[in-house]
Amino acid sequence: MESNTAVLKNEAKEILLKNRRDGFTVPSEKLYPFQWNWDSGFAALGFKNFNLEYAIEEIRSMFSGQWQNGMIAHINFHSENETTYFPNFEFWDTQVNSGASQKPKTGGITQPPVFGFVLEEMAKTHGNDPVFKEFVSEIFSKITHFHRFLYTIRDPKNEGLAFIFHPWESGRDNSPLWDYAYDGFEVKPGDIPAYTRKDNTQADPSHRPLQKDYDRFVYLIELGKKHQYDGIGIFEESPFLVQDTLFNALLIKSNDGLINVGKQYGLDVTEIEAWQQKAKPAFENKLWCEEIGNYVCYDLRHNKQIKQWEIGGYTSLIAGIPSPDKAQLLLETLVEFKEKDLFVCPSFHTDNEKFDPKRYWRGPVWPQMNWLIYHGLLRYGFNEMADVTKNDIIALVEYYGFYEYFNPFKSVQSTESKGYGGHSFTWTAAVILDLIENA
Ligand code: 2M8
Repeated sequence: MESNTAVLKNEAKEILLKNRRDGFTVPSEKLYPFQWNWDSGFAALGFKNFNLEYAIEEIRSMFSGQWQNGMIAHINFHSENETTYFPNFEFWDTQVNSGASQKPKTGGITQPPVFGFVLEEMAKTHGNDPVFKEFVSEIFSKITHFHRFLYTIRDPKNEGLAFIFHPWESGRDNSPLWDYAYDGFEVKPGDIPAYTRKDNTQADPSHRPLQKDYDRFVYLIELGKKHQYDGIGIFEESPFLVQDTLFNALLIKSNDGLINVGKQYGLDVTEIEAWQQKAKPAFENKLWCEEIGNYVCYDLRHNKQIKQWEIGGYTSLIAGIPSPDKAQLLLETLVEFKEKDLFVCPSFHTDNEKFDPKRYWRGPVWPQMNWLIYHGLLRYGFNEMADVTKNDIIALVEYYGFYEYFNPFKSVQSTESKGYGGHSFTWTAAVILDLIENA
């Protein structure tokens, strides 16, 4: 009889292969039928465990949509015939920017930059493979160009922190954090074109964002469009303008990945090292919040920290940002969650009135977040909690299946038999496989 681990591994591989299309992988067949940016990085992380070629093709396919300004959009619309997702390429209308990729067509915003550290993860197992070496020489300058876009167009004051102007760029689209960042900003009738959502026909609507949030999402797309998606007018005008913890921590982690891989192959990393020298102290000084005991996002529009405990701050660990004392503080909250019989790690604090264990990004546990936190905890030598973080996500998947995200309360297992969001989910499969293979 196969062990549970072997069964999970096989299932994970099957899902990755099933979600793979022509050189790229969709996060979930119907809910997200295109290639997403950071999902694609996690897909590559999964593939590298059993098929280097697929991992390489995945990233190559993502970068086939790179804009002339360096941006990697949050979505590559490889197929123009899919109808189950809103907004599609027509709505984005990226032709407003003369340097936007038109083949594939893409969205007009970006997502957390993961490819630098994914490349480093690939180098750990494939560093001596000539095929991988060749790939590094092809992709290194493209990833660096993406980071250059973030440190220029998204950092006009040259602070060392990139801004995002749309919640979708954070990867944590519906986090309660953004309720604070909007600070009362509401879309009025006539402000936006008519549109029809598709997400709430593909997933349980009670788990998805509210209509007023979608109106804001659409408003911000229109704003981006007005400024060709990279104009300074976005910085000057957007009602949503945030220096995000997760986005910048993963950028720093990816800088490190590029520096390490670059040095290994004798590539020039001086520009990346200069970014890094500015970015790490900027993150530490601007985003640490003593009151919360965690790193928090900075609301550039209203010039203040968003003082809420939220999971993004925990990605500082994998980027090696906190001092040992601060890391200890981060650890303590995870211990409290564990003692309260919760699965680690809820995406928003369970004591907060805005916490919701089912609605996406407002409380549930996310597999790819556990992967990031697990590696962060290991980096600080918190091996016991690292194991809890890893084992919790494996246990959730074993119990419920390969869903997009999960209820953090252990108590609901007696009454619930499913996870939430999409099923047979790519990043869930990818990180489960990677966690098991590299235990
Ligand atoms: C979710 O976001 C998309 C928009 O990008 C959506 O709700 O339509 C988020 O969880 C995001 O982080 C993720 O990359 C995407 C695909 O899995 O889904």
